Amino acid sequence: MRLYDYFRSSAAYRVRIALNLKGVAPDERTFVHLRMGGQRAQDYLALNPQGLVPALALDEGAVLTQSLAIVEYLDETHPEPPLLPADPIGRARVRAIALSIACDIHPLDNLRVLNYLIGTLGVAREQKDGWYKYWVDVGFEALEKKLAQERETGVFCHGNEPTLADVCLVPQIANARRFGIDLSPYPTLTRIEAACLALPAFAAAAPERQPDAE
Ligand SMILES: N[C@@H](CCC(=O)N[C@@H](CS)C(=O)NCC(=O)O)C(=O)O
Repeated sequence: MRLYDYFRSSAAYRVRIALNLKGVAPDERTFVHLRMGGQRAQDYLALNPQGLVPALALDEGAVLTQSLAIVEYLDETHPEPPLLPADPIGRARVRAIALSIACDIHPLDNLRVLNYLIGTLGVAREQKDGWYKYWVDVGFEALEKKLAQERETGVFCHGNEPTLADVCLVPQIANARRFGIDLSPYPTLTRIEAACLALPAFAAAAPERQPDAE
């Protein structure tokens, strides 16, 4: 399999964590330089018309896109260790946490959205940074409350083993750190982040550990 990746992509970071947790190494990695517009190159658009990273090209010829779909594919094809709980309520909780990050925070602060604010709408850089911070805080405040008050929260977002929820949380926090967001109001999120980063699978997936890191 070939992973289309970019060190700073938090969606690709999710897939890197999942691959590491499953002990699966892609045969090849292609780095798509997002700042230089590699995602809009014709050869990449032929693979993923959305022009977004990551994508996972399988030996069978299929090209998988959307990080959560890729992570669930890996979970189904490599069941150990499971990234979703065995019980339906637990699975719904883990997916809800993952989706609150992947659908409700991440897309609002994606590169193309920030570029549109600046380039097309002419928003000032400080306003763009304010936009970023606002949507991270809206998402993190609710997630902090949920994780702090629910008894299903353990060492990780759900119990004492990492799940799809942690796979989404850690990259989003890394992104927030890069943008200088104050994380002190989110002690539960940062506690879980620290527990995750103590695991080699998470640590090795970090942006600064990737071959294309700048
Ligand atoms: N929902 C998609 C999001 C993918 C995505 O937005 N990737 C970002 C990097 S984290 C990207 O490729 N951005 C390129 C751009 O904004 O032009 C997923 O989970 O895979």
